[in-house]
Amino acid sequence: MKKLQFTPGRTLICGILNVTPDSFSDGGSWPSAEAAVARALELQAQGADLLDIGGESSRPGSAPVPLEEEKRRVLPVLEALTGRLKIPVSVDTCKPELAELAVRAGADLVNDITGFTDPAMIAAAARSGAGVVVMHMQGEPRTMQAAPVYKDVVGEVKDFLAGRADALRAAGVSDIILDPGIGFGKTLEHNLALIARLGELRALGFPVLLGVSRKKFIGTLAGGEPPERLSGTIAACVAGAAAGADIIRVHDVAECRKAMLVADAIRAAK
Ligand code: HH2
Repeated sequence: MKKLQFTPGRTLICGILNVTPDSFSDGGSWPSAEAAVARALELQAQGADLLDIGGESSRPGSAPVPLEEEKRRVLPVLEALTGRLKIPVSVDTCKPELAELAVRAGADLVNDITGFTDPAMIAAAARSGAGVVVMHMQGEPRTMQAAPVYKDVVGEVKDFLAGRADALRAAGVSDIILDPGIGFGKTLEHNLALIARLGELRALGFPVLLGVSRKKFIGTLAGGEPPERLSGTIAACVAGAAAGADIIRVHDVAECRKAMLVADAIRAAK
């Protein structure tokens, strides 16, 4: 099983590979396993440190995908990638059956947008020996953007993530990455506070992953449909890394790798 290589001062890039027909910005882009494998190798060549493969869209309003369909989308891609990647791969799923099958097929981490709130997901991660990405979400994708409410968004997200990390550690999972879940049951103000104050989550002592790529809050601030949100994505990644993010999860790996080389070099010169 491959491990993520953290180097102080270097922001890692997680490349997004959605093998779905309906993801909010790249749905249907890689419709066959061969196309998805070619894209995975391209993202690695562009400088990704990690690949996140997902077979279920979690865009606001989306409904769950049946297990068999998610297996059909994800497993052939993982199997075809065996021996062809130098970097680790995470599987973006909240289904314990798929998480375990995906690790058996070659995934190194399990990325759960429901934050391992299902005890079966914790058990699956523990049994498989994979690392985990634990994300915060208020509600569920179908309804999460209807009316998100917090008294103290950063404090509540931090408490949630700390609790999940404790539960995962108690079950024997040791490689844990935390994620505030930008856009998952959050208003513009909630998203901005979480990015600006990411250091408070980092203080829990785990690496932090930030997923801002092409998301709606960027369109709200700067205009544009998802493919036109690259400059806003880079701005949010640079700000997030300065605030404490260790990993940024992005669609545009080549562009974000270049941006982070510059941003990381400037931070190192402090
Ligand atoms: N965002 C999305 C999906 N999975 N996982 C983590 N850990 N963090 C995130 O911010 C995150 C995530 C949504 O983005 P995308 O995969 O591009 O879209 P979709 O859910 O429509 O497939």
